[in-house]
Amino acid sequence: MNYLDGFTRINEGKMEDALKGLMKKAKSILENNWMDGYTRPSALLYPHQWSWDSGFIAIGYSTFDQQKAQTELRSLFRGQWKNGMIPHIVYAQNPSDAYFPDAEFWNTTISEEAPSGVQTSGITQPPVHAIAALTIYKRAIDPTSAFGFLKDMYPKLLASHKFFYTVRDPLGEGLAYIRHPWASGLDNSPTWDEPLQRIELGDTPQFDRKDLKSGVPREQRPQDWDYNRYIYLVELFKERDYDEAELFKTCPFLLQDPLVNSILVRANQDLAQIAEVLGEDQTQIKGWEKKTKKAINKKLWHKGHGFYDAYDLRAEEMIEVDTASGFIPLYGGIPSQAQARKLYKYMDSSSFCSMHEKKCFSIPNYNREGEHFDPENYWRGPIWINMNWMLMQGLRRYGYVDKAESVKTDIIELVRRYGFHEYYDPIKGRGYGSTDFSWTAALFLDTVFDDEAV
Ligand code: 9WN
Repeated sequence: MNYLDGFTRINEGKMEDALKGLMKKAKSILENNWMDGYTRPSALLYPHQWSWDSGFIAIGYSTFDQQKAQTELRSLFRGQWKNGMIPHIVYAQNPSDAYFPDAEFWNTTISEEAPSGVQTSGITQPPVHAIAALTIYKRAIDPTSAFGFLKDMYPKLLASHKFFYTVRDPLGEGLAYIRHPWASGLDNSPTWDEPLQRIELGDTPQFDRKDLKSGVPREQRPQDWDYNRYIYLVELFKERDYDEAELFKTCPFLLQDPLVNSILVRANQDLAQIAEVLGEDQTQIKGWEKKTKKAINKKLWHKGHGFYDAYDLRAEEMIEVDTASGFIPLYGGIPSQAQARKLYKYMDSSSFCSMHEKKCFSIPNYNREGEHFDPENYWRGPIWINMNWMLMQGLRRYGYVDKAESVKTDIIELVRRYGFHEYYDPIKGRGYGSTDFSWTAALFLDTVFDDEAV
């Protein structure tokens, strides 16, 4: 347990009061970010609906407001593309100019696959939605409404998984690719440095970094170097009319990532359970789950290194950069016990902050001894609550209960000490990025709710 001193100084009664207060605050953050049908990730920085945020947020609502949880997901799926893709952003109906890139910039209407009447981006994000839908169903206080919700969502969820197995896996390997760092959810992770370096920029359009006007310091956000490449890729997508076959051939950034694919495995497990509830055939979903598990262990497990890495389809090699994504296969039940032991040892070492270290919170998103480690900068070092939340469950799944408890303690302690931030400094423990961040509030509620249920 980290920061043991500070934590035990609070006696049990006081801790209970503190938790009650924090739960109230977490709910009020979600209420405040509720935009009459969907929840914005944060008030200043992110005014629209984001895909994986929405899944985490729905899980938070499922602890106290079933209807909102259901509405959150239903509303995200309005943006589903004809080919099944859930876009990473569904834009608000009343356009706000507070975020760049806006819907006009993506111009996804040039694609035949884009939905009509809803403005979206043209890339994906990790598919957490079946996980959220099953959680909502399991916690429902109105089972009839929850059953109807599952019934409506099932074909859409199925189509969203099929998208990964067809459109995003043209070679039938069982591994879906992403073609933009934003699609990973871990935008400026050091894993993307090398593939992004290969991009030859040429003429990039002028754009306005609106994220830097939200009050978040520049050093906590991706750099212009990253944004130039993010925008280069969007320009390329538009030039190719979002034609996936074309992009598979020509996009310089094309990767199979352990985070996206492990979440897909876990989501298949939950989708199979949904199919069971509805009396639907689970064969295809179980087949997908098995295939991806096998493929992750075959292609993304680096034997020498004892870790899961992303595979760069353009360079045809693994990217040996150690981020918390390499531990996420635990969440999907993917590693063998022997592999899990290796992951656990590494996770509980000083690289990612061990349980008994006093001056460090877990789990930094990037190896603390890594060349590019920066405890303040976005996905290049800080702790993110969604990653901790998945890792806590992965550790439990493999019986590493003490470490799981320690990660859980840090989720609660970071929030209790520093507030509901977007990310946190693993060494200093400060909160960074936006304040009152929705998924931090939502997953805090889920973490504490589980506790109550035990
Ligand atoms: C780009 C909304 C999103 C998260 C991502 C996070 C950040 C966007 C940005 O915010 O990305 O999609 O503008 O930086 O990296 O994981 O979904 O919270």
